[in-house]
Amino acid sequence: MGKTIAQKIIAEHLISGEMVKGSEIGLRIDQTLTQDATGTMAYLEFESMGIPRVRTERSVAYIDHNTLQSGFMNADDHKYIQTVAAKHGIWYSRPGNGICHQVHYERFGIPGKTLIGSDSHTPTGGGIGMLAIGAGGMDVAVAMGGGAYYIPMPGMIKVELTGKLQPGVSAKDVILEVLRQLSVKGGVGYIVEYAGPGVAELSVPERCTITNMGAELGATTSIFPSDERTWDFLEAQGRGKDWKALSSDEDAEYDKLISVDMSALRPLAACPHSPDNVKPVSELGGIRVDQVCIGSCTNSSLTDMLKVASMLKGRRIADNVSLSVSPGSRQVFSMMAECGALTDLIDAGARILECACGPCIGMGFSPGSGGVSLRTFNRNFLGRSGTKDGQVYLVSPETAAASALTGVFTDPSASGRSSDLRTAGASDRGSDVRIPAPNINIYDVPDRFRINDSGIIEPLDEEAAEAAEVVKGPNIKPFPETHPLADRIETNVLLKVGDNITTDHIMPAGSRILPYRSNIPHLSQYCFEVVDPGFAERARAAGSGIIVGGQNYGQGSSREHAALVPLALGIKAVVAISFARIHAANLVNAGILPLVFENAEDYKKVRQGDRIEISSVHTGLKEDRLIMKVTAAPGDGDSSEDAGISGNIIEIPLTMQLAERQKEILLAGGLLKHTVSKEL
Ligand code: MIC
Ligand code: SF4
Repeated sequence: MGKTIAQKIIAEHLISGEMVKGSEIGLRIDQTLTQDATGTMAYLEFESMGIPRVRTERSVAYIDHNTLQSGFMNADDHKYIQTVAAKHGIWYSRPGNGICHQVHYERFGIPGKTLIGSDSHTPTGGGIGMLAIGAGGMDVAVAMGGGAYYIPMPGMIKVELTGKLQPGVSAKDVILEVLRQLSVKGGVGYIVEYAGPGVAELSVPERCTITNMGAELGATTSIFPSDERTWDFLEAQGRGKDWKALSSDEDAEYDKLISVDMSALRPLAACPHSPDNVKPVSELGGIRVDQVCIGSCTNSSLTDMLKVASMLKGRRIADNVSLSVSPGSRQVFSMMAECGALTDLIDAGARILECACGPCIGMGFSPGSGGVSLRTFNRNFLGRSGTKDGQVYLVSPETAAASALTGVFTDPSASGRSSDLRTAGASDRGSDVRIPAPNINIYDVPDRFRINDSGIIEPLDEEAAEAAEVVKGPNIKPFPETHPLADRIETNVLLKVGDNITTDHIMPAGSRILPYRSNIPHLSQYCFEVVDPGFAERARAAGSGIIVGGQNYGQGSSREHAALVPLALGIKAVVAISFARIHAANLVNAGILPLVFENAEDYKKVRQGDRIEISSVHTGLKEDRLIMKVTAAPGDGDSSEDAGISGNIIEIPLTMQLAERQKEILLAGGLLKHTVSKEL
């Protein structure tokens, strides 16, 4: 039987297991990346393994999330990451050099290689033909030490692309359409592979927009073939030698097939508060816009920036709009400056931000109360912008630019462009200007990208590294204590939540909180803040507990803090209808049991405050089945769907979807304890 592209790369990197859907496979990892918000933990974990030098072909530490440096904390973290990288053979990308995923595919990504990164948007690298997967920091630490990375063998979804994008419609609309079709759960357990005649119509940066937001499908990763367009891109980056052709076999088999006719596509937007709440922009016309943010690892390539600049050139943004632009990398930024696009953006009234994640992770630029914010980003989870009642829509750069000009939601495609700026209330007061089509050809851009790696620092050679000192500031606190798995768990349901809970709900980010990513004790006070502000205090007072979740618990970010903080708060298990892949792995790595309701309806039978007991945990682990005895807490007397009656004991069967290796990790008390006792 023929193979898909992903299956070919997996076969070449397979260390253990069989390529049978759902069973655990171990992969050799060629490259790793970290960013600062997850990197400090990952490097503390790597250091604890006592390995002098990384054993990967390339490991890169990026600083891009937390670049505000308000207070000493960020700067100390950066210093730690810089010094630990220099000592252990890791390349270091300075703050301001760009967003990890953008810089990685520009300067380091290689078709056919495996990459894991401590950031859920690592699959961006699939746009260049890498098998690029988001992981928790501990898994990245182990891979840096030469250990395998384990995942359940994914199934395969094929997205057949046909046709050609029309002016004003872009790669962002392709992935929004895929999200519309598949939903935020639709990719769980799958790799999404793009194929068909439409592939050749897309450049590498456009493909990377699509693979980037494959993370929002819950997919393990997404991948494109490596073809002439890939060669063009690598050659223009001065890296033609890194190219190799990659395509699927004619008779490759896929589990699911969907198709997108790019010619028929119209501009789309993901409405609050989920990336799969997708509607045509034409249906949203007229909604007044307060803020527009252009950038993030989804849409910050040179092409994206030039499209926006060409639309804004010679015009002025609407009075009611605040517009931010953050280029994805120093390369993009300098080329925008060179060709004049930067001036056009500045003249139109844009606020130019640093090449970093910025507003995407709530580092400033929160919308005002109830404010409508159009963002070219990938996530619009409740509260992520920093404003709980902010209304965040995810859109293409073209829709963002058109709407910034008009001040209302505006369709930038040919059909939408007929509206005139004056009627929409823009600042081109009185003139009869129509919404312009994007046209990047107005800028004179060289064929080759501008290569200047001044933002990247090479690691020290082995001799110098031996003597080098690693500097740790006072905000860097040790890893929370993990415990070998108890045979009996008797505690309370501290929190019950619904479906699609994200790691942003569990462990929020933003400018107030992010500086403490190396300080778990401090972070713990914010756990579940947007859902239940009293949670952390209740957990501390109780000393232990479990969390009950619905479907797709832990979707979104790869932050292992969403497991480490609950660990520090005494959480022993999370019982859910289903889990998102990275978060489930992070729970295991932290020594917390991820348990699944055998019957999804039993979810309704458990209430917050109920007393639970799970005995014979070790035997249950072997048999993949546990019984949770639930003693209902005194009810509030309403006829809620919850079936518990005060004092009654019910038994709920639970299963687990764990590999044998993960069971050993749990018994040992987490991945670090487990790894210390094993040869990598
Ligand atoms: C995100 O987009 O949510 C982040 C911030 O990049 C995270 C990583 C983190 O929380 O540090 C991610 O996507 O993994
Ligand atoms: Fe940064 Fe946002 Fe991309 Fe996460 S999604 S890596 S915060 S730009």
